Amino acid sequence: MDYSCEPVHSTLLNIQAKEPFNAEPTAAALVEFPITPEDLVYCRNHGPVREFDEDTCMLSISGLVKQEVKHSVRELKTNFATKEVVAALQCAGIRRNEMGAIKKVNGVPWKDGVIANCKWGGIRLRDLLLHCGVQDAPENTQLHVCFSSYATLCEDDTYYGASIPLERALDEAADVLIAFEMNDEILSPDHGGPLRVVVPGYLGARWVKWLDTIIICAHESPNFYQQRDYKILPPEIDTKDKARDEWSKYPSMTSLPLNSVIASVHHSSSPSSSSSTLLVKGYSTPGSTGNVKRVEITIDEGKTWHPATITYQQGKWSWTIWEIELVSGAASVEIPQTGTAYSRAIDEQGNAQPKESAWNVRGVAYNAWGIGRW
Ligand SMILES: Nc1nc2c(c(=O)[nH]1)N[C@H]1C(S)=C(S)[C@@H](COP(=O)(O)O)O[C@H]1N2
Ligand SMILES: [Mo]
Repeated sequence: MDYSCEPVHSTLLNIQAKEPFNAEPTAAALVEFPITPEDLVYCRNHGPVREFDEDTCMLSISGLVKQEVKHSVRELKTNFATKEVVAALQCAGIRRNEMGAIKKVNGVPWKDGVIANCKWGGIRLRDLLLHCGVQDAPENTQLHVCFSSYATLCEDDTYYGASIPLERALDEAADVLIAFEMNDEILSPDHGGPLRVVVPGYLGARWVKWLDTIIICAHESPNFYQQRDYKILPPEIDTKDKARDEWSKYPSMTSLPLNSVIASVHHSSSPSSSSSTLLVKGYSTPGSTGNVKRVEITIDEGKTWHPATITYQQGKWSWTIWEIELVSGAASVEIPQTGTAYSRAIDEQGNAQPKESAWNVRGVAYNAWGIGRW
């Protein structure tokens, strides 16, 4: 594959691989900003990053539509109403290094930095589909919106593809966008410009970058990344070889689970008094059952939970930033010189993030209690 045309990438990211370019910031840097600045937005690629001229890029819509259409980016911008949504983009492999510590997993050993809470601007996919008209589905058939980028090459297939159920695409409340802006700027090549899909609440793999083709189908995208990756296989399938004939038996992932991560822990004790303080900061993301309602911290292995203060949350699709300051002596907290803090998130329906997360060979959807040491 040709990596000679890569744009200049952010220098604030820790590089996991140069070709394809895969890099993430630290969680400690991320939680300092409610809206993630572009320089801190992780990059996840399955092939070369390419820069495209907006004036020559086209988006085609075909398949089970009443009218096949092809639009230039400019036409999309002028013919449809624009919409903005704040939503967290997150890779399914977030915290894979922690799952890999349980037992070997396949994939980029991402830490907890593959998340970006950005303001996305574009047009609603719903408007585009209503404009083309979607054909009636054959009885008992669920239709899917398949997204492809033929414009770039990738490692495991001849194009990058993903799909979402048509129902999700047409749901006005789901805010699915064809985006051309990120944080009020033109979407950069690194993040899929000129056009990328934004599916709030779904894993990043479905947010197809450099989007050029939409096909309405009676089946999911046949692409490798929809069919043979981004699935939670049961733990007994523990090698690539064993997985080979199993993929089709398991559903493609849609949302990611309720999660929280400890991004930083600062312990300070003053020599003059016996008191010490612990400042813990982190972020949290919802699962599919409502946004994060509470985040709690324990420094005694789960015997006592202390409520953290939520300092940022915006709408249905954002991440949550939280912090807590524990002071020894107050509220009978004892803070040892060294220790371990854990975080857990609780959502609007009262579901709590689990203490442990089940292992799977691709190391996706890890959501055990967040952990931080001092
Ligand atoms: N065309 C294309 N789209 C893609 C990918 C890719 O490799 N190629 N990677 C996907 C994955 S797995 C993730 S997590 C997000 C990452 O988006 P980002 O690089 O803007 O952070 O893009 C998704 N869209
Ligand atoms: Mo991803």
